Amino acid sequence: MTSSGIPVPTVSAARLRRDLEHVAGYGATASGGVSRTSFSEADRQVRAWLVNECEQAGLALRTDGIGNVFIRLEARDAAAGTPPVWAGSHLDSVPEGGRFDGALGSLAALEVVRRLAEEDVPLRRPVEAVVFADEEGSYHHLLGSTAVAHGFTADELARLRGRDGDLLVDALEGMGWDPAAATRTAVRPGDVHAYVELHIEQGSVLESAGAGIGVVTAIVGMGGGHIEFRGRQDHAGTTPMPRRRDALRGAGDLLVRLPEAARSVSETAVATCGILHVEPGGANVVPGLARVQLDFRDSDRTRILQLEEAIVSAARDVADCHGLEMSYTRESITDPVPLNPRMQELVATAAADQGMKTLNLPSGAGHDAQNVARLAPTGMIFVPSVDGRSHSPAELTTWEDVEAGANVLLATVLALATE
Ligand code: HGY
Ligand code: MN
Ligand code: MN
Repeated sequence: MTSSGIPVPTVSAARLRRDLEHVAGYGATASGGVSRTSFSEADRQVRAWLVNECEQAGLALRTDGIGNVFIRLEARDAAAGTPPVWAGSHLDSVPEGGRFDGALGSLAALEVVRRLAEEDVPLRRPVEAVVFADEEGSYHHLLGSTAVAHGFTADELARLRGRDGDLLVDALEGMGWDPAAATRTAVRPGDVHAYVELHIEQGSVLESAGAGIGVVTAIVGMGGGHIEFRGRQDHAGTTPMPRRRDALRGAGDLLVRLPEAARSVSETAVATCGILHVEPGGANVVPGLARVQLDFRDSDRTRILQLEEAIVSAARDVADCHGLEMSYTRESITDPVPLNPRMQELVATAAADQGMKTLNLPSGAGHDAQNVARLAPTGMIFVPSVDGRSHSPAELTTWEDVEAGANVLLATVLALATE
């Protein structure tokens, strides 16, 4: 029962499993994972599937200018303009990612809306399942939720490029959308009652503790940027080793120093280079340019800035050692975000009502929730990741945990929509 005495329905675990398995087919890779980067063919296919599912279920779906999808269930007992409860996540993936990151929270939110509609539950607020565009940042980390929380100007949008160097505005046009509409996505604080996101933990804390549900207390802050080393392009056969100014040697040396840079800041700080760009890219050419794409995180903003400085200082040193020029470009700093205490309580209560053991924990991964938290009270529900694996085809969450997480999501949404 909710506090207003309404029986809490449960999700259809079989239908949610069917959806998750089906959606994993869009962008499925030979390794058993998923490559469904935003605005790709696989993304287009999953969007078409979602439109069809909503038509079948009689649910209204709209897509905003940047590609965020909103699936709406009206409330029987709400005045016009009542702010909706949002539940959601994302359907894009990293390259060679897993089947659950984002898909779980998106499809569970769809299932919640379907179940509330089927049971014709008397709601006091509309409920919207939200699927955010480009969470994984092919064009901009947390693109869709940033567009909702801050909005983008036409100039900002025009500058955004994808991993392959293509322009976001071209990608939006390729989807059949008007890029001008992507400047009109911002939502005002107060226009959303609350937001809840179900997600896999992507780490091993819940598994180690034997807890089925994680109540997320805060989301890590993160920095993004790149360092370019410029040396001298030369012949690989005729340039003696001591005479070289090899840009890639500088990049390699910097990578070796990243663990120490992180350690110098805190025990939990992390720094990663997942993309390395080398020019001109010939096996028999000493590289003249190397670009190191960086992702660095900590739970404290000051320490993120310290970590950035530690990395840049290491890069300066490396450049000196190897006779290179070096430049750093910051792309983004996202503040760590504490999640709303009352939302944590609601999630914990919903889990306890279902006999689940819970654990409070911070998220080391970024989520759209950190943007939506600027607009509305926001909570997150984690379910365990087997062996802590994520951003990999090895990503796995048991069907029991999927069902439990979706039912906690449903109960939390219902409590919010009936209060
Ligand atoms: O990068 C992240 O933490 C998230 O998975 N997008
Ligand atoms: Mn991810
Ligand atoms: Mn995710």
